[in-house]
Amino acid sequence: PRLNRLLLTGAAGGLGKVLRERLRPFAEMLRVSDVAALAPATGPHEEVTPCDLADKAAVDALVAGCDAIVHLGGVSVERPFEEILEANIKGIFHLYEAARRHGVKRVVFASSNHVIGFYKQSETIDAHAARRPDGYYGLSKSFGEDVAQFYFDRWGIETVSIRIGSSFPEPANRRMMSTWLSYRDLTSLIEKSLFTPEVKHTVVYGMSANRDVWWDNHAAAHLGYQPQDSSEVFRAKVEAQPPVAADDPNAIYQGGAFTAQGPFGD
Ligand code: NAI
Ligand code: 15L
Repeated sequence: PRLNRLLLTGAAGGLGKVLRERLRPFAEMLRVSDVAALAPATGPHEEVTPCDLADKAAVDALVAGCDAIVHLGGVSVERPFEEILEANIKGIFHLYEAARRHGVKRVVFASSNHVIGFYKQSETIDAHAARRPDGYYGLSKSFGEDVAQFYFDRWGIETVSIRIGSSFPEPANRRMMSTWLSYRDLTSLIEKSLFTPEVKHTVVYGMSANRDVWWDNHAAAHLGYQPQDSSEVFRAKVEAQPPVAADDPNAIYQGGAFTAQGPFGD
């Protein structure tokens, strides 16, 4: 292991459960955290530390003693602003404040394609394209990327913000043929993000080697990320689904249906 203690937030979630296993070789001790119930420690290499990211003092204690953080915790779908504010916006501020106070030097932030969700699927963009968040959730990830840049410029804390496309066992629909990120490729990208010697604040699109992609990762070439998987193996299965109407947001925007959510009753 190359780290002493690695903190994984969001460890009870879909990706967190997978990464709890797969990040094990990277650190002597994996500290797993979530506000939701966590499975007990699987051995002496794990610490299970429940924490609400909205609680500043609790986050400070959570981060103490860690040398790097993989930050997956937060609301992962479009929700009313007040929920996003607590978990994602206050949460990432608390995390970086704690990182500063405790001398953590590297963060891997689970950002999202929803920071650029209003680009059309006909466009190709790189990490320098102006952000076009597609909802409160996308706004919170956009804020998170700004926090990461600020804490690098001001305090030298390095971050890789991974704009994850769609990381699930398989692509669930036609849009995800472009956005899909396998768990194996996600793990590899996190490994590169943790151990590349100098990353400053790097933004990288989290996608596998899919046939038709909308994102250009040349600005993150220094990570040396080389995806091994492709959504192509699922094409026949996905294309057996009924066609998507041409005016469906899932067929127009990179962010798909997220561009058409809300308002939430107000
Ligand atoms: P998930 O919703 O399954 O997991 C998120 C976890 O964060 C949950 O276990 C939840 O309990 C926890 N959480 C929520 N509020 C919290 C709080 N206040 N304090 C502490 N923990 C809190 O989502 P998933 O799919 O595992 O995604 C993980 C991360 O990756 C999220 O940040 C998500 O936004 C991001 N992401 C995931 C994508 C995907 O395709 N799976 C795509 C783009 C981004
Ligand atoms: C996300 O940011 C979500 O967390 C995930 O649940 C998927 O919806 C993904 O984006 C996507 O765009 O497919």
